[in-house]
Amino acid sequence: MGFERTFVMLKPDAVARGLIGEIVGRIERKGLTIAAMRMEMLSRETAESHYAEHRGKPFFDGLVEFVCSGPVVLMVVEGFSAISVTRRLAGKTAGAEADPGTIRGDLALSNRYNLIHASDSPESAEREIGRFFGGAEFFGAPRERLRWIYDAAERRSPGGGGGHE
Ligand code: 3AN
Repeated sequence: MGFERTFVMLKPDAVARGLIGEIVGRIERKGLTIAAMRMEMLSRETAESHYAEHRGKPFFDGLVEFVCSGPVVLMVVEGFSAISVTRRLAGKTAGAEADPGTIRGDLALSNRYNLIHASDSPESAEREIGRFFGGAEFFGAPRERLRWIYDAAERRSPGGGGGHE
């Protein structure tokens, strides 16, 4: 909780379906900030290390092939409780079971083609940001915008929207 950074990847299905703006828009409208962003093709090696925890599962090879099949959008997203808030915005893994109102619930039906990856814990966020954005510059939201997203007391509290005062 408190001010956090999380790693988000829009997968090749999101890019191919023209949903980059829709998904980034949802993250921004919530009040979170895109602190860094770029587009690239993942190498097989990078995809395998990103999904290492799933190695050996029946869907692993197909998953790696899928995320390497087209360009992805890589982002660092920041703000209050950014890790859990972004996970909730994304919704459950299986698109068909994800709640309406979530990115997957509104826009996906598949287990595999589920549009977005978002770090699932502070440890994953740190590791994944390091993997994809090690040494990169992050751009925080202008203070004037945060004024309408966080109450002054929240902005003063330890970590609450911090880093912008
Ligand atoms: P999440 O992205 O919701 O954290 P994980 O970490 O369980 O989900 O799974 C990572 C990725 O693996 C998913 N985003 C999805 O693309 C793929 N995946 C997960 N479960 C399946 C499955 N049963 N069949 C095919 N692909 C799957």
